[in-house]
Amino acid sequence: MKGTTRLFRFLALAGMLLLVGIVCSTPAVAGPIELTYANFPPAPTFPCVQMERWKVEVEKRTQGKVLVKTFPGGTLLGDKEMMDGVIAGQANIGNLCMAYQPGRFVVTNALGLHLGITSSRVGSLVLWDLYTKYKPEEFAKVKVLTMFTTAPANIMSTKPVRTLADIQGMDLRASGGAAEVLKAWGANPVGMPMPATPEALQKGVVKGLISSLEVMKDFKFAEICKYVTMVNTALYPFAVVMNMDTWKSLPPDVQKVMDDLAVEQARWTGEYMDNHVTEAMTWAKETQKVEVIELPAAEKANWDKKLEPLTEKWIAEAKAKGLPAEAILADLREMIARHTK
Ligand code: DTR
Repeated sequence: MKGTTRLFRFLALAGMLLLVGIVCSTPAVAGPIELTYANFPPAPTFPCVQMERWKVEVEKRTQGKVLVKTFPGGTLLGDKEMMDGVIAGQANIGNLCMAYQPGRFVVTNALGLHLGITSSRVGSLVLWDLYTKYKPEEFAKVKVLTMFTTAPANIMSTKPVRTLADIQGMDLRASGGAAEVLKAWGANPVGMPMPATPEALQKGVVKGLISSLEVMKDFKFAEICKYVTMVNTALYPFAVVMNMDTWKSLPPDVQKVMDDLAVEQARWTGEYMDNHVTEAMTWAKETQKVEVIELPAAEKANWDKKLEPLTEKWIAEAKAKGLPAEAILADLREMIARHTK
């Protein structure tokens, strides 16, 4: 009897060991790599539209090896905490607007100067070239996945702005380079990120804003701002950044998919933005009776003249940070000419 029990125990133990052996030697069935992607404005706006496009492309091109979980509307990280949140690993990926931290992104915020860039497509390709040429120190702690800009900024207001006199002391919402532009024209720029603007307009805290014009439709600003003055000035540069440890943990084939997508995504976003501005303004004029004001050439020359000191100011700021300011500007002008062709 004792012998039978011992034999039984021995067999049971051997069976268990065999089972453990089988389980351990079977390669683990690897699930997809899941990445979180944080964004600050509401889902229908262009930064989030480009995010969804990037997600679809990455998932398709990695054949499902990577799964991107998107968080629009500041649900994971807000507008001003994006860069530090990604560095700290609160999100794997984040999309940031550099104008919201002007002193931090001096090189790339040069796109906020009055440089004569006429589209988001050109702005985005120029920004990507600028980044890859100068690799600014402020991006050293992250992997930059792509960059893009808005279309040029224009004035949206509740009262018509036809001359420089009309804009004196006017409270207009702005951020970054465009805020400097407004100040130079004599307006009173009120700084705040885009998601805070609808409430400020509704409450009458501001009488309008300066930004790319797709927001007339995406944020329904055309319902309040019945005038648009075409000044075609500063662009807002954006970056999509990944936590460096996340980047290093990715297999080389996945990294290649993302690297190959970088400039393509910049171009795609630029073209999407340009088309969307046209569509938004058609909607604003036709359904919201928005008046578009074109400044006569002589008036426009006055406006442009007031912006000349801004470039000088940027040069001084860049030099103070030890940056080759004049070389950057010369490169920018060459890049603009090349991509505008
Ligand atoms: N113009 C910048 C950036 C910007 C333009 N369109 C959108 C839409 C959603 C968020 C930001 C932006 C700004 O004024 O904040």
